[in-house]
Amino acid sequence: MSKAHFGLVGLGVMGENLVLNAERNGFSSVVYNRTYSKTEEFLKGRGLNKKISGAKDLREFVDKLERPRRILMMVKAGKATDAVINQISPFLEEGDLLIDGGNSLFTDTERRVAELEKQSFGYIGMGVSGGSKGALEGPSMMPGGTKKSYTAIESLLTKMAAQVDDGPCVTYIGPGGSGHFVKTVHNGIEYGIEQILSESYDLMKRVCRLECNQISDVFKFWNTTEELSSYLVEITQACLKVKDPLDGSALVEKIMDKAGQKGTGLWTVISALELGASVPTIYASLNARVMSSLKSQRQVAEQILNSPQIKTFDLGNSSNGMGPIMDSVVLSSIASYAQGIEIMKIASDEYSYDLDMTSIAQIWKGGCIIRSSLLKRIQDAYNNNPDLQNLLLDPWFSNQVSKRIAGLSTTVSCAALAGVPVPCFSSTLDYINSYRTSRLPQNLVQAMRDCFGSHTYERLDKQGSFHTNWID
Ligand code: NBP
Repeated sequence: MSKAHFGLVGLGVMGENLVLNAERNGFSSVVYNRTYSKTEEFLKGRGLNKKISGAKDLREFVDKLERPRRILMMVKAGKATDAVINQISPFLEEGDLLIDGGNSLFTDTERRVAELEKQSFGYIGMGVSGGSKGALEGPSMMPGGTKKSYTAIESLLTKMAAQVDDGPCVTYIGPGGSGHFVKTVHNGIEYGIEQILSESYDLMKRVCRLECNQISDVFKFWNTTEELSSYLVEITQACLKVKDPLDGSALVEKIMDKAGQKGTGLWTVISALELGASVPTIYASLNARVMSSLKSQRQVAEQILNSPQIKTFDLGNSSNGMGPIMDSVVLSSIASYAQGIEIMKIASDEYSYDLDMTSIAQIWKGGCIIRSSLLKRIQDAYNNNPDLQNLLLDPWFSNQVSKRIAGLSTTVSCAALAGVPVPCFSSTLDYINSYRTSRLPQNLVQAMRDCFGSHTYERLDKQGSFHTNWID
């Protein structure tokens, strides 16, 4: 019997769909799962009549694969990934390649690449985005590791990936854990945009008094514009229309308002803090999830802490796309991308990843959760100027800021007067206002620090380090 081209470990929703994707693209496959009954179920169900066979144990699994073996692991990040590596390593031979497609912490991937390459195996840490549908139809993939290992799976990945006008949504990201680092930042941007869209929904509902189906129509309109056309706007529009079969009312209104934040979003913010990258919009989205988890406290606080009386403000109307709210969504989405790029640029220097922003924007244009038409503009911006310091300085994006900053300011002011939290909108406004201010008040911070701690300060008009006795 001829050996299979490709092996998959872990038949969760992502693994199942990725192996069906590989098989559809001409790669015969063998699958292994810890619980064998799941493998049997898959082979009798979605895997039936396909060039996919199963293995009961890892010895049988590796024996069924052609050499050098190409094995994709789709298991939970952390201990499960280490467990699979430890269990399978004794059966691998020189040149075999393990690919971790889970959401691993990039520092874990750094360690695994070093350990596995030392044993003459290849190891790729690969971010995969697109959810279960993307995994089946074509995800965006962010592989990192040695160039040699990437070359060994390039033909497989380029066929499996989503395809856009200028090529497949996969590229060699860089060495070590760079693929998982970029996927982490992708998810941080995703956190930001999800919160931004949720803030716009909250304002339309509580300040503008629109019903879910009317808000859905606004999202539908936004999705026709160049600035907001995106997968997340498209699915938000659809979610807001779904009715609860129990009573025919909007289903989203029945969902508990709590969201988790333990994985990649948290890692993005930790990395940003460690690297000294300014990411207030992304951080605000993470903090919004933390606050959301305090449901019972919020219920008590609502009875104790007075809010301003909610009034109706002019935030546009549904026929003009809710002008100021749209301005806020556009600028906050741009800020999320700009801040994500900022983290990647600093990490690229700090960890010698040599990341290429143009290629990253290109592979995010299709398949992934944050795909949007803005990514074409981002790609153009870094094509035109690879040394661009901040996305906001590109002419197209700076023009967006000029056109929309008044709308964002109006939205944030109205939200404040109405007592409605808009953490991403307000953080974005402060981010842009800080970034465009050449003289910030940190001169006074420096004076205080020198006053109480003799930390010294620099002057604008003279070179050197100065200390003053501020208080006699
Ligand atoms: P799950 O994480 O839900 O399932 C993992 C599978 O791994 C199970 O079938 C499990 O087998 C198997 N497994 C094996 Br083999 N060895 C294991 C071990 N030692 N410990 C635990 N499980 C083991 O799958 P998923 O949702 O497809 O996610 C897979 C990875 O992809 C995760 O890292 C996830 O973060 C990432 N990811 C998910 C998405 C998404 O949209 N869901 C998107 C992008 C990336 P069992 O049957 O015995 O439990």
